[in-house]
This record gives sequence, structure tokens and C-alpha cells, in this order.
Amino acid sequence: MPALTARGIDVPRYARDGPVGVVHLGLGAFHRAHQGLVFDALLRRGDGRWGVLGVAMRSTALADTLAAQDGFYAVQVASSAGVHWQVSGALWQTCVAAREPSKVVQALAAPTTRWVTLTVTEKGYGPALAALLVQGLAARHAVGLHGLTLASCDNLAHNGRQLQALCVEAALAQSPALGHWIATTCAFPSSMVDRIVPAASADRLAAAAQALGVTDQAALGTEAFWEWVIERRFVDTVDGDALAAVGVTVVDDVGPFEEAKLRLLNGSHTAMACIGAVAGLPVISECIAQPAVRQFVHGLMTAEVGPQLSRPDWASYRDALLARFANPTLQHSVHQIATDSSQKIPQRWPPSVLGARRTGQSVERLAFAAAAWMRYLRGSDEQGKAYIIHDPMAEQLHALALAHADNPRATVQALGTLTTIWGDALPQDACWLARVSHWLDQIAQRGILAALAQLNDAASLARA
Ligand code: CS2
Repeated sequence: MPALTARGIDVPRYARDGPVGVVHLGLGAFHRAHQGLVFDALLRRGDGRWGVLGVAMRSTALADTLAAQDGFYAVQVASSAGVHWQVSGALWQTCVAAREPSKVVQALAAPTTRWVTLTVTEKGYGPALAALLVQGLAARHAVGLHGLTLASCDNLAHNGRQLQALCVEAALAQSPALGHWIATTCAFPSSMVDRIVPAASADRLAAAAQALGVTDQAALGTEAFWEWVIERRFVDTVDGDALAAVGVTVVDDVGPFEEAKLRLLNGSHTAMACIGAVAGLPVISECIAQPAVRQFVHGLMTAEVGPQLSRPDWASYRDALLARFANPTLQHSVHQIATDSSQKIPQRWPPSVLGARRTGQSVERLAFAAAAWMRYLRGSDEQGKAYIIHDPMAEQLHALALAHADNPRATVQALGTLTTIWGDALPQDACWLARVSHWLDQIAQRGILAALAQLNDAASLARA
């Protein structure tokens, strides 16, 4: 991308033709604007071990687009301080797991590969993923190679432990020796990764063309804020220092960070996504610009979620989040965030509800969020405009939401008792279910933003 240099954009000049050190599974926007830029920073420092093979799990279009651009892509970084563009050169190769699985297995088995990172989304942690990874690891084991560091970067609690259990169990079913080798020579650090990265959009591509003067079909936008907190658990112990030198936080216990992020950021996101979809507010910055939504999100984090957290600086994280949600350049679609809610809610809401119920704290805002999700599942907004629900359980959830559309109690009885989403305790908690029904009824009667204003007023009265 030589034309970019002329425009003052710092294009990587490091060698990019060596063997890759990292196999990344899940080539979505998030990886490219988060870990992809961390690896780019390491490569810029002359540490050539972090070139990436980017593996798209199924979709061929993006992998092929990136391959045609030699793996280069630009990222627009927007904050209140301004907007700048940055080009990553970390992606040295791309492929598609569904189309060329042997390429992935070969890369996993290569002596030069040291790390595997994953952003395959919540629903990606199934037998197909385990089979792919175990095949690659078995090939390493068979020829006596060193183990790999495999870092899950998905929004799951204890993501390292979950990935380890998935791989070790699948391997044990094949061979006890392989299962033992994976458990003892591979490292599975848990990670908390944080950066708001909306899916690529036509507007962003047009902005890229204008700012860069070249066509970049893989351009992305993100915010200036980023955080990667990773557990100190690496095959090669020096990796912790390398990552720390480019701004990654390496800690002994990721738990407090992961919990705060899932419950404050992601929990608020899913709540706003459902409210916004129902109200007809298309992006998060427009949601948080509504005083009723802002007051609700602030109250959710301050009164219901925050007090249970062990991240010591959660109040400043909350304040930073309110500013991050308001970032107008991101144009983060509520329907994108609402995608796969059945897989996301279990990490985002029930732990907070259970914690608040144990200590006798209010769950009104969490109940409102649950009611907003149930209203969202009807598949059309308050202006009557239909939208598609993208979720592995979409058909079942949509049918349940419509089956008793005029009866909030029956709807909550049908949707609030699904244990795969809510766990075992909440479906039995009559008091919780009654509050969800109450808010679902209010949403139906008043409209979602007016119901929200009522909740906020009631909360202010209670404090007075
Ligand atoms: C969002 C996340 O789409 C979603 O579910 O909540 O992708 C969120 O933007 C990131 O986790 C931020 O770090």
C-alpha cells in the first residue's frame, strides 16, 4: 500500500514472508481490530514470531478479499480526540477452515507455530472446533514437537478453561496419551479482550477510500480504547513480557476483569440492543443519547451489577463505558449485538440477577432487560417494522414470544424458564419472574421508552 505512506499513514515495512507463528481461528472484525493490531505492534518492534495465519471458519468472501490485498487492511480509530487510520500487516496468510481444513491442520502442526488465538463466538465451542484443534495437536504430539499456547478470546467466562476442557475431552476420547499430552504441554490462558468493533459497513469502506485514496475492501472502524488482560499461562514464559511491552496486561487471575467486562459492558450492550431494536433506534450511540436509556444503563451498572464485582476500579470502567457507548463514529448496530442473544445472555445477565437476589439488591433493571429481550423476540419494532432474529434458537424463541403475545405472564413462563439461557435457579424464582412479567406488561401498555422512564422515576423515588 505505498500510496498510503504519502498520506502520512504508517504502513508496516517488516518482512512478511516467513512462517507464521500464530494461527488465528475466526477472521471477523473483532480479531482484526484487536489482537491483529497487537501482533502488528510486536512485528513492528522486530519480533517476527507473531505473523498470523487468519482462518475464517466458513465464509470464503472475507478470506479471499484479504488474500487479494496481501493481508493488509486499514482500521479507522475514532475517539473524542479525533480520528486516525492505521494499517495492520500482521495477517500474512488467510484460509477457510471449511474449504481447506488440511491447511489449518498443517499450520497447527508446523514447528514454527507457537500460538493459537480464537474468536469463534459463543456458539463456536463445539465438536467441530475440538476436532480441528485436536487433529493439529495430535500431529504435533506424533512427531514430538512442543505444545502450543491456545488463547480463547471469546466473551465466555473462564474461556481458557472451557477451551482446555473441550480439547482435552475430545483428545481423551481418541487416546489417553494424547489427552495427557495436551493437558500437560499446551497452555490455555484465559483472556479478557475488550474493544468495540462494529461489523464492516459500506459507509466505512467509503470513508476508507476517501481517507486512504486506495480501495480497501476489508477496512474497519473501532474506538481508541482497547484492553487485553491475559492469564500468565504460556508454553514459552517469555511471551508474557513481549505482550506486556505492547500494552497487554498479564495477570495471575483474569476472573475479576472478565466478570466486570461481561456483566457491565456486554450486559449493558445486550440490554440496549433489545431496547433499541424494539424502539427503532438503530445504533448504540442513538440509544445512549436518549436520557431514559442513559439513566437506565447507569443505574443497571451502579445499583445492580457493579456492587457485586471484584474488579477494584469498576466505577471508572463504568464511566469510561458510558463515554464509549456514546461514540458517534462507531455506528454500532443494535441488531448486530442482538445476534445470538440466546448464547450471550447466560454470561451477561443471570450471574448478576443471582448475585443481586442473594444479597437482596434490586433486580428491576435486569428484569426490564429480560422483558425487553422477550419483546424483541416478537420480530417487529414498535412502529411495526419487521426485522430478522439471527440466533441458533430463533425459530423456537420467536414462536414462544408470539404464542402468548397478549399475555405477559404466559410469555415469561414460556421464555423465562428456558434453563439453557437462565440456568436452573431463575426459572424457579417466582419473584424474579413476576418482575419480568411486570415490565413486559408495562412495555406493552406504554411503549418501551415510556416504560423505561417509569422504571427510572420509580428508582429515583426509592433513593429519595
Ligand atoms: C458485543 C461485543 O456484539 C456483542 O455481543 O457486546 O462484541 C462487544 O462489542 C465487545 O465484547 C467489546 O469488547
